[in-house]
Amino acid sequence: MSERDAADLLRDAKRVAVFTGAGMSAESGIPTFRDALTGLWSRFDAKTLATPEAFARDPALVWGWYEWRRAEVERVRPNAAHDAVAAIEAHVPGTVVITQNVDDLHERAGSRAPIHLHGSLFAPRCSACAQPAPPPIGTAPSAPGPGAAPAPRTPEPAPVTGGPAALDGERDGRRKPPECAHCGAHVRPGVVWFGEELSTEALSAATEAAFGCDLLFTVGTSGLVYPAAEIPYVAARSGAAVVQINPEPTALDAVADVNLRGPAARILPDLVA
Ligand code: BV8
Ligand code: ZN
Repeated sequence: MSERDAADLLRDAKRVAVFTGAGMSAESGIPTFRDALTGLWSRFDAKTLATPEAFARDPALVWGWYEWRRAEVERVRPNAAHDAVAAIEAHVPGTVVITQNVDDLHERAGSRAPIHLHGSLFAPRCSACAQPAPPPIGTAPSAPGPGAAPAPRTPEPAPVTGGPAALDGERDGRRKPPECAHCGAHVRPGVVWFGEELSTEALSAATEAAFGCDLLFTVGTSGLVYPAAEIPYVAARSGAAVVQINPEPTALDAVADVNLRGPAARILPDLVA
């Protein structure tokens, strides 16, 4: 099936779900996770940065890394794929956007209430009492340097050194997390780390949307991280058509009725034109 078939499915759909991953924001300039050359996990070690154990071991390293990523997101804009998703929402009432992304690019493109399965870079909270904390103001640190234990198989990225982090005496992208105004414990990034449970509310809403849709787009995700990767299967099992948009083959190829190989910012706008 072709792009034309996908456009026909969209035209006839009454309830649409759009499931997105890092590839959705790639053309805005945000790196994916697992792409071999440019993915974050080719440059940084997930276990050193994206687990509760990592934060307990070195809160300044982990907080600094997420602050750097937050600043990177603030520097970029939604791309044509985010705009196209917002256009689908505008044309098909009841469309639900389900994202694994921790950026805010869907919101900035006009999507009303995307479900953030893996949390958000913009919702820090206390690591002890879970009270929301205000997002930090001010300059972000540079990318973590050698202390971040880069993934072994690739060269070190070129971190900006001597930036604001160096000015306040913190090196290698480290940044001491703020303290909770209620209990004094460290504030942590509001994302879901490996080994942590997803918000029950978010996962239920996503599952319900997948179960109730007649068309699901899966866009820019490798489909490797669970339980999020169940979402396209839920839709397929309930009888929905699944359309995948990705330049590369993925673990979700088998569940997709239509595989459109190409970048999201080229293919999605064509579907809504
Ligand atoms: C949990 C957030 C239980 C923070 C992230 C079943 C089997 C095996 C393992 C497990 C399993 N169930 C659970 C697990 C364990 C684990 C897991 O899935 N491991 C895998 C990796 C083996 N899951 C968990 O730990 C989850 N928690 O299960 O809890 C529990 C129960 C009770 C009590 C306690 C616990 C939590 C997972 C959350 C992980 N959080 N990060 C942060 O961002 O730092 S993971 C990270 O992966 C991001 O969130 C990301 O969104 C997510 C998915 O990645 P993708 O978005 O797909 O990105 P990726 O780079 O992989 O792919 C990009 C794609 O884009 C590529 O296909 C590429 O071709 C494409 N692309 C590139 N350019 C473009 C493009 N596409 C379109 N256009 C382009 N231009
Ligand atoms: Zn607290």
